[in-house]
Amino acid sequence: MSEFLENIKQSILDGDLESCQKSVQAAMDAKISADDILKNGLVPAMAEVGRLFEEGEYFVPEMLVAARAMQGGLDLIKPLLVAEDVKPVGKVVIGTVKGDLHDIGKNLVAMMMEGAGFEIIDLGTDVAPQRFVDEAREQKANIIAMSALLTTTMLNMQTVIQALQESGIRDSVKVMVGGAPVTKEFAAQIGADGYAPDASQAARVALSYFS
Ligand code: B1M
Repeated sequence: MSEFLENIKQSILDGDLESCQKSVQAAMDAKISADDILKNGLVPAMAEVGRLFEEGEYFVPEMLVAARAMQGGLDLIKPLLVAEDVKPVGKVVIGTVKGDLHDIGKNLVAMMMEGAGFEIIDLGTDVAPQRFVDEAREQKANIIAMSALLTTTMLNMQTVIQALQESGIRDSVKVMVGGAPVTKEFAAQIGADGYAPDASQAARVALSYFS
């Protein structure tokens, strides 16, 4: 791994926002692509944070500062991931499901979908099922995109689908799900239309509904 990417990774492990932004900027100045910074710097760093948490070396405060540093790095590469002046292909209501506060993956998916030309309505984290339904109806959204990082909260994705059925708008919107514990099989089991393992594939799946 290049020294630039190594510095980015270390700054996230240290939870050092300023150092992360400096390291990302240095990598950008050295013409390392945003994709490379994301896939080989920022994302593996968070995987390592998760591993250290599992091993009892890191606790919630360390995860929090690491997440803040990563978000700071993401903010810098966002303009490169999101092309400007793209005509909206469709409207996406996105959020992390009820009970879940993880938002980095969801933010990445939102960024990649925006880059693919979608208009994004981001409901944030801990989103109640009825809120997904109400926003999708009011905004006339084409897609509801849900993220979950906990094995406990991923079950709330099914609650949203049930709420869509009860409100009579299930057939007018595509439902996409994703997040670390979510699988293709789980998506099929709960009746979602689409699943993607990462943000760029999520954008591709979303685009496939319009081709
Ligand atoms: Co938490 N956390 N966390 N955490 N956290 C995990 C998820 C965990 C796996 C850590 C571990 O034990 N190894 C574990 C979950 C275990 C489980 O359920 N199986 C865990 C736990 C236990 C917890 C708490 C319960 C800890 C506690 O309080 N004791 C607590 C829960 C709080 C809550 O949500 N109610 C908690 C809290 C937190 C923080 C708040 C401190 C912080 C989040 C800050 C934030 O997001 N702003 C945090 C963090 C940072 C993590 C880890 C370390 C990193 C998550 C992350 O940002 N990854 C995580 C460990 C890990 O994932 N290895 C962990 C980077 C991100 C780019 O990846 O989000 O997976 P990810 O997104 C990917 C794909 O999944 C996909 O695209 C992205 C990549 O391109 N994707 C989609 C995501 N959404 C998609 C939607 C799609 C398609 C693809 O379509 C719509």
